[in-house]
Amino acid sequence: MKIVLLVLIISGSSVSPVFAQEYPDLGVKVEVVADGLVIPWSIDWTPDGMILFTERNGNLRAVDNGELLHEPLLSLGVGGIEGGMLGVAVDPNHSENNFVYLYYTYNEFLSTYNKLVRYQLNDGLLIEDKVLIDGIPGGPFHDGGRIQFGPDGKLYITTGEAGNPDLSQDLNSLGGKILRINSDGTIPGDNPWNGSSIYSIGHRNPQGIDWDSSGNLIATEHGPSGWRGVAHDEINKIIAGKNYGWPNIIGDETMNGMQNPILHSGEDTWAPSGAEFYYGDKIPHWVGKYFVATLRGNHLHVIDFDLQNNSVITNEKIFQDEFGRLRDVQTGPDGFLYILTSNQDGRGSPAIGDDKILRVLPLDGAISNTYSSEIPSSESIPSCYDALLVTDYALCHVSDPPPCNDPYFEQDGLCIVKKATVCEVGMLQNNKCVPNPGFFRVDDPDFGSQHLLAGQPASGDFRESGDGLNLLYVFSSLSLVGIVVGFFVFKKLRNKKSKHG
Ligand SMILES: [Ca+2]
Repeated sequence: MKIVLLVLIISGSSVSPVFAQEYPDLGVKVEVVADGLVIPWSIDWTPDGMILFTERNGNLRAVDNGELLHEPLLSLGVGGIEGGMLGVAVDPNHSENNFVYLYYTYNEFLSTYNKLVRYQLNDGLLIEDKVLIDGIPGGPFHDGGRIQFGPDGKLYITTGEAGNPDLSQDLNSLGGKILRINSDGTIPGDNPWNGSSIYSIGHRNPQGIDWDSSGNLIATEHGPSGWRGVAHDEINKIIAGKNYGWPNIIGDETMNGMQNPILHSGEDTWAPSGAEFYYGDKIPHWVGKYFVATLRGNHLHVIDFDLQNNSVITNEKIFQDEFGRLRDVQTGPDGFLYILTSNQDGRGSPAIGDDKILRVLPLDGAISNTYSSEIPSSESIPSCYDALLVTDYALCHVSDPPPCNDPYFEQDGLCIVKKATVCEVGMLQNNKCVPNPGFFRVDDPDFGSQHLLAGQPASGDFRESGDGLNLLYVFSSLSLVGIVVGFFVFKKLRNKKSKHG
């Protein structure tokens, strides 16, 4: 799938343009809700639409009315390396009780554990109300951490084996399990093991859970990476009281009394984390599909199940390498799909603005405007510089390309616009226009249009716009050297493209 860098198009003057990356193949576009975050891990919403999300380094933060609040609602010293501030869940009856649940890693003397704590959100502050579970085995890795209310109103918790595989099969340990409790921390009477919060066992490091409309619970789980083999990341249909095999079986291996995954990645590594059955009202062609945020896989995995027959109809990767490592995916109360990136976690390659909360919208739907990127005049954001703009009309799917005459320079079928201007663009933050380091504008007066690019254009850049013109750009400074270098880089890229095309 091609990267399509969209954006638009200032016609007239008073319209505030918004931008998104478009994915015509998928029928969706993606816009940024918040950026500059540090390893966001989990996301949920209060009934009035405020976004709550954790940052693994110990924060609970919020996006309220489209604005990222600068101050965290809660900041804790947390433990673990890949542990930390992990899951967040808003109580289904939050309007009445203001409860918010957090799962985080903590150090105690020389040991590391995880705990589940209930808080009350009052006037923008999070006050600890009750520790529901503590002493969950923890470590630098495999801390589990996803928490979510099920359709039965119970709170489900995924825990990792903390690097000690034996815990997964040990009914006396809360490590390597999926747990189920009442929202006050008590044990539901119908849990499979009497008096225990344990719901299923034999897990290695599950980090995603969700239910389909029939109540089937599907969980994701990181597969092994050592003595027991590699990859074999799992998608499991969770049934109360069942044993999911770790460390005794992986992949298609079988053992009496142990469940096989409904889907596993084989030799491929997805590193699956948060997951979501999409039932929003905004993207009809995605309804009922299961979305998995993958870390190492750098994609969103989309699975269409036939759970009546315990089978997978289709599974595919989307957004491959578009946003890097993905940690969580959830449907917002607005019906759009939200994705958290995880490129600041030391295993990724952070792009400008990482980490981010992204929002997926239908291509034809109205773009929501909470992160509307007003493009200010170059006067208000003065950081502009001259650049070269090269367009290849041979690749333009327009019947009547503009003629290549002054101020263009024609050579070898290429039209080189002698002068364009690249400017920083702004975004609205707290109702003020501030520079948005992730995006730049190219003023192209001869086309009477402006184009937004994600990321700062550099000399030799090869870009394709998403405005239907398939313009190709090469940028450089206006120095002679820049022109020559830019031109030859462009030709090289063009030749490369046609060879591979
Ligand atoms: Ca398993």
